[in-house]
Amino acid sequence: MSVRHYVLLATDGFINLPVSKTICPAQETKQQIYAFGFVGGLFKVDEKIVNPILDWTNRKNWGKLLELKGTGTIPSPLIVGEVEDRIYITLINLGMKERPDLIDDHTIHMHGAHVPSQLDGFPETSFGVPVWTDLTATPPAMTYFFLAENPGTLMYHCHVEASEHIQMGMYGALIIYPSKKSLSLAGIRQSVNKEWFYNGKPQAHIPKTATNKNFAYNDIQTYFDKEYVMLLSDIDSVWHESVHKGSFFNAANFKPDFWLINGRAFPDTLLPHPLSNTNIEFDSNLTRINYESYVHIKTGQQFLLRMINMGYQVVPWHIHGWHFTIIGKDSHIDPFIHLATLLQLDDSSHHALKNKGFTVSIGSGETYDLLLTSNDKRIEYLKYMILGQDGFPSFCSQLKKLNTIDANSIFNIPTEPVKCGSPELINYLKICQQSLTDINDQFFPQFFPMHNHDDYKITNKGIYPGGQLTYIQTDTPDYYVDEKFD
Ligand SMILES: [Cu+2]
Repeated sequence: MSVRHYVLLATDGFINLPVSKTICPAQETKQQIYAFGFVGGLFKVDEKIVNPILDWTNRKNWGKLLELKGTGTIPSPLIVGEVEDRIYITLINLGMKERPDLIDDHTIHMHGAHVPSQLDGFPETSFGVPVWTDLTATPPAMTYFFLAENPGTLMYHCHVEASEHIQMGMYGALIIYPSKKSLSLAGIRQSVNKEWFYNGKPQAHIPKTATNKNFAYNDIQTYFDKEYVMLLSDIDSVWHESVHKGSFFNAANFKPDFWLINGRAFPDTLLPHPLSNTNIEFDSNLTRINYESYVHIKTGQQFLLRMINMGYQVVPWHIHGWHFTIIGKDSHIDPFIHLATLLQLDDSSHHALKNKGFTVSIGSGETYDLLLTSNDKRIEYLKYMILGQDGFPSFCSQLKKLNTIDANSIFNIPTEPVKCGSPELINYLKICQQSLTDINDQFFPQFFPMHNHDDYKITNKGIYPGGQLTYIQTDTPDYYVDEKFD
């Protein structure tokens, strides 16, 4: 159990959204969108100070805190904890740099947290935090508290004039992990030499390096190797412009023209996230989770997608490559997953009991935890790809032929991490020719898209491709399949 103290400061700022399909476009070709957001982040874990600047009670920090005015972005900082943690969020209202006349209060609503109404952040039934105007005095600050009862994927947002403040970007992800203790109560334990056991049985697929933060819920089936937050939202640039200018906008005329994943639209969703590596690496108590949206895994790995919809439209989220299992919704484990665990079903009888799919409709305010195993496709497909079968020439020889007719028809794909300036590009022709001695190398990496299946929402101001689209890069696994085919 830890006491985790976050300090968030409400202010405004700008985000830059792509309007061309070029990866890494010049900044001036982007559209600047006026936004609101929370800045700051983790201040303290127990007695250990993570970011001393966030001590708002120390007059010496006030200058630094005021410098944060106008630096708001989308999304707001990640808030993370584990079961039984006591999480405190102190809110300070810096006011708006672009609109100093806007003196709205702000709040923190921990969406999905079981808090008493006083701490719920709905201003009409509690309170709002006013702007810090007297700069000679300690800023007005209120501290929200919640006890992390259940693991899961939640969110937080401002609830003052929610129609506008949410649209303007005042939201972030809130993630609760199981604790070692809560896992142990579910029969999941790590031995002194770091091996994992479930009800006394060794779990060879879970590496020694795994921690309680490699489980989504208190259930052995919710183990994952990697995890990603996919915080979905939508932007009506006309509304944002109205707020910037101070003119009236009728919320009923909402008509988005940008659709975002973690505050960015494709192709920016493939780039390293600007919010990564801030306040994250200081302390082993902190999680590795971040807002990266280019999923990068090895074949065979299990990965978790924490889907959060903060937008105003339903998102039919579709994943190419494999079918996902819904292991949780709104911070509760999927009952089928848990039932199969309780019944100790084997894999084959268990399959029919899994809540699986390839598209899930995520309404506003909903979260889904999707678990995927990047199953190896070589057993069924490697022979056709490299050698050909059933009288058909191999995929690679067909592609080679296509290249002689129209080389531009073979797409160059940026590999992760994408370095702007010198992105490494690969295409399937190159992959086919990677190594003539080992056919396994002629199959990987693979790239699977995942996207909003309202496909007009994978555009930026009408330009395709854009919007809520990103990739999954899947690398060669650590093992090889037998190259000998009959
Ligand atoms: Cu607000």
